[in-house]
Amino acid sequence: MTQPRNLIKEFNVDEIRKDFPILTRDVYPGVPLIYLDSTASSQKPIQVIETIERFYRHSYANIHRGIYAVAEEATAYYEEARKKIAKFIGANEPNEIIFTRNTTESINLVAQTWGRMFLREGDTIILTEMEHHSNLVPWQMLAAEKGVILRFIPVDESGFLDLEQYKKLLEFKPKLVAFAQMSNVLGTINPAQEIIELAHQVGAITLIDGAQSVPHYPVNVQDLDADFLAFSGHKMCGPSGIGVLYGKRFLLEAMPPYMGGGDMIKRVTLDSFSTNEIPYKFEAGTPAIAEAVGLGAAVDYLTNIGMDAIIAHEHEVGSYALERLVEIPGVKVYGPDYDKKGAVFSFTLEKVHAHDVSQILDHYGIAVRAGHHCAMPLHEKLGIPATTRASFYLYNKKDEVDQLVEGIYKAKEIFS
Ligand code: 7TS
Repeated sequence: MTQPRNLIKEFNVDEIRKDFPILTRDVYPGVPLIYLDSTASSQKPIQVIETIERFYRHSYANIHRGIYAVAEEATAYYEEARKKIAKFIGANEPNEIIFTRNTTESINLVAQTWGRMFLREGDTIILTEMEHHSNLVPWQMLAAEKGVILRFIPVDESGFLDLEQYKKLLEFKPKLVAFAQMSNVLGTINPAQEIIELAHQVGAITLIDGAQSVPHYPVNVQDLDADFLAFSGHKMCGPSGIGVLYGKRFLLEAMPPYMGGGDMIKRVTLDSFSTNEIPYKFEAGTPAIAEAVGLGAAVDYLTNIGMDAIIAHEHEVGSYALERLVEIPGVKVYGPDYDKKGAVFSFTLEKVHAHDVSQILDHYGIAVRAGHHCAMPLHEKLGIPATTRASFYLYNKKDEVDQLVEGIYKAKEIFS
């Protein structure tokens, strides 16, 4: 189904850009789009767009139900996507891949099934101060319902997790440690392996929020010994409306279903039901079929380019961006030095509100985000209400950094 991109021997950003039709458009007459908001959502290559179109034109039917040829074909494409994703993250088997709508739904699924079943009043969950609301609020909801206690690994001045404090928190014998592998504000890449190893030593289950890590660098759940991993298709060149929850088989089997309905059952009577095998137990109702197939195409796309090549390119553009940004008087960039983070740069500009900065940049076609980026507690900790955030992906170029810097100087000029 997926037309493999010609294997790229050398990473060539100009060639990559040709795959993304949106990058050729103007935002305003004569003002081309400079897309620096991939942390919120990535753009889509033609290989993904065409796969989805082809699927709808040629192979669409509901899955798992029909015994006719097209339904079987559609089911095969859907299940093929699951296999590709399992391989991409190093899962032991495709059945450990649950399709959800996004990272948020994946985390809520764990909170509402595993959390409700296995946590008791007084149990501890460890999170971090840098979490996106989607790895915070589901646990707050569970805490309110079950009397579970949330404790937080602090973020230090440089934007790193305080691992000494984490070790102290482990004395509470947490049942779960859930953390972002990469921060969507600071770009910090957290030491997932170490965090998981320490958690396992006290018998805790671990959940990685991989919304920002999986799209950008190789993540292997077996190397990490991760128990759960949540991520979103739309941030990794795939369509919106499709996400993934990876879970170890024994955990998924022990969990009750999330939603009830078609597909998740084996047998139903008027007053009872028995649940289907994993992964179907967690996929009630008609899923996002074409979106799953599209995510499979996105995984092919990223794999063909190579995650190592992608991270190397981002590193080159990202280190240049940081170098240029910190040179601007009045700009403060939050988070670690470049070698310890991904290509995400949240910054403030002295005397200018983050929203004003992004509005000025928009006049030059530069798409950046301003606000708290769904991490209000982290911004509170940093002592600022909002930042402007520029983020980079495989299709961004150094000259886009130059345009960003020029735009920030314009904003300074206008507001001074
Ligand atoms: N976790 C992290 C670390 C994220 O960055 C995001 C989305 C999510 C979870 C939630 O993902 P979703 O696909 O379920 O929405 N982050 C952002 C962002 O930084 N700006 O817009 C969305």
